[in-house]
Amino acid sequence: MNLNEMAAFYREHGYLLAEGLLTPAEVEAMREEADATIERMSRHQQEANNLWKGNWLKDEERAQQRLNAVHDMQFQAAIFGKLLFNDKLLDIAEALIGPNVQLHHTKMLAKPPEKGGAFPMHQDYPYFPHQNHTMFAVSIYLDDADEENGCIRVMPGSHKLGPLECDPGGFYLPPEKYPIEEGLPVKAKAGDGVIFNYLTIHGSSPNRSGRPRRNILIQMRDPSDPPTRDIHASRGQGLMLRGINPVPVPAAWAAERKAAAGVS
Ligand SMILES: O=C(O)CCC(=O)C(=O)O
Repeated sequence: MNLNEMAAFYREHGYLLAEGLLTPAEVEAMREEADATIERMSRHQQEANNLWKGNWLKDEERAQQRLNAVHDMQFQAAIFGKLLFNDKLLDIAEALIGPNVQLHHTKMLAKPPEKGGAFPMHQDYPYFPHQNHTMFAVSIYLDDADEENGCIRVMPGSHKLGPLECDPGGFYLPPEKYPIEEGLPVKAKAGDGVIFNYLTIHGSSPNRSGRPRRNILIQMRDPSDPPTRDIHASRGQGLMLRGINPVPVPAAWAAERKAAAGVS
């Protein structure tokens, strides 16, 4: 698919498989840094186990699952900062949302073999609602991902439903109405990215295989698309990845800088 075809597919289906964003050497280097990050977190007693809260999972299942989730990966290792400026990815981002592409946040999700945690079906929208719905995620796989190790599942076209009512405690959709198994598994190779709009219903099954499933997820938006509720702050948010920021950077930032430097 060329970039125009990719954009047309994304507009129609709300998701897109972007193949070959990373070279095998980049994948290998990122695997090492991903594992080293988890190891550092545990050495410093920072809990990385972050299964989705709520009643969608029975207590006994919850006790058997584990999900290593670490936010703001560009602050963990330079290789993840460099990833934000991957040209193949940004060419696609530009085709999807226009010439200006801004970072919202990043995270790593690592499902360990045999017990890697599931994600209930949900939209990302309630976590960071925006006016024009330009927000999308790219989940870049560091391992081949399939049904057995819990690849992402999407409901194609569901972005057209708009924001849906969800559980106020956990922001997930009712599991009886939206079972994880009914999502379309988007199989991908290590180094591929699965792109999906923040309105697209998605989730994933547990990793029951003997292989890990690690990915780096980046959320991006058009900087002209304002949040309707300011409820998701993260480090590095607002960094321009491509193009320009047509929205004035808050004057308060300059005041903060001056105050920190002790000048007026
Ligand atoms: O990577 C996955 O399996 C799901 C991630 C996800 O749904 C999310 O971060 O919102």
